[in-house]
Amino acid sequence: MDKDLLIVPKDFPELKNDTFLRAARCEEVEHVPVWCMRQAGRYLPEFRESRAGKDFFETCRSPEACCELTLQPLRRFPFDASIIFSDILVVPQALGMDVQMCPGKGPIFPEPLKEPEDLQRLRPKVDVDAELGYVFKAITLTRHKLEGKVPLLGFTGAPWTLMSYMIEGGGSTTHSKAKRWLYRYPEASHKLLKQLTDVIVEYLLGQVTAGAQALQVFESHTGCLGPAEFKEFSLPYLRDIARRVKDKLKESGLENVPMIVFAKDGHYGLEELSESHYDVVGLDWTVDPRSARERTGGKVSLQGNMDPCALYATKERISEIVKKMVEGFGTRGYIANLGHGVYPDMDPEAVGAFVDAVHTHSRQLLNRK
Ligand code: 1CP
Repeated sequence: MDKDLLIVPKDFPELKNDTFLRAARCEEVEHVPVWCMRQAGRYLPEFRESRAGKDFFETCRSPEACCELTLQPLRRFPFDASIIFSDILVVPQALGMDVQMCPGKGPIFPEPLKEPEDLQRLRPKVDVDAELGYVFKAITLTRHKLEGKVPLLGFTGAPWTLMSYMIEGGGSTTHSKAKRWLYRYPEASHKLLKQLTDVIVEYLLGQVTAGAQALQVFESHTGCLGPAEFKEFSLPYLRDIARRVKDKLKESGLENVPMIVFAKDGHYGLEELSESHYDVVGLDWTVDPRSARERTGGKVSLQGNMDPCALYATKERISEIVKKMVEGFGTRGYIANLGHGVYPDMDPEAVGAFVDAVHTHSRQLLNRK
């Protein structure tokens, strides 16, 4: 992307439901907005059918396929937001790494980074438009095809989470190979985190230029860091991303693109996250809604956080759990979501029950006021 170019708004259909955007700005709403992480996913039979026999990253590179997969959950449920179908691992690919998605196993990097010299294998300067233009095309197409029904979110993985995949070579429970770098090669770790940050900033700005109306940054691997490592290797980069993206958006008159940070299992950093230039802090289910509110002191909107496994409960039980959650967070400055993504074996009807329960209970609470 040409850094000197200001972002020019494209001619998109008018937004009909801005509840999500208003909640992100802590403005008044008629109901609490709701969406689900992994709302486009294998729990939907139509998703499994569309994806059958196709390579995951080839699907990611097809704007038409990404658009279709993004729209599928909205045809079933009255979600208040959509999220572009893609993956966080397209960024390591843009840096020159080979990443494959093995069905049933997850992502595999055949040649992960092992030692600091391996950083030389990464592209020193990434042409974000050339490498990730397919995501921008998918966003623009989807924004048109959404017909203004709900806002479209763009997203990225955060630097530490991406770094950990690039060193582990795939999913991991301990992240010990990546953490080895933090303790043994702190300088090289910062170099890599900085390099990822620079690409991520351009990538997010490119997504807004393409039509994304909000941005979520996934720091999915916060849980394996202690508070000191979080403060050194995750938080400064999360902050830098939000500050740089916001500054650039402001220059273009686009202050109204909310940014969400979701640092999974990073509850020890809740206070810092609420003061890190993001509009919304996403929460996993291990945080109590009332205490999250107290600890963030009304500075930000909150998003989350029902345990995804509660979707295995009956509809009646889901409704009770949602009622408590909405009462706990309150209806102002709140976006309902799960504390992590929907699992593939979950019943779509349970997702529908979750969405309905958020709308029903929040309307009742708001009407009582
Ligand atoms: O074919 C398939 O269904 C593979 C499953 C799948 C899907 C549906 C993967 C592989 N990625 C995705 C899409 C995806 N990934 C989306 C868009 C869809 C939506 O949310 O509706 C998003 C936002 C992501 C983000 C993502 N990818 C994260 C951050 C969120 C989180 O889960 O913490 C992470 C960590 C990934 C990596 C990834 N991609 C896929 C898998 C199985 C994994 C996890 C690997 C692991 O660590 O074990």
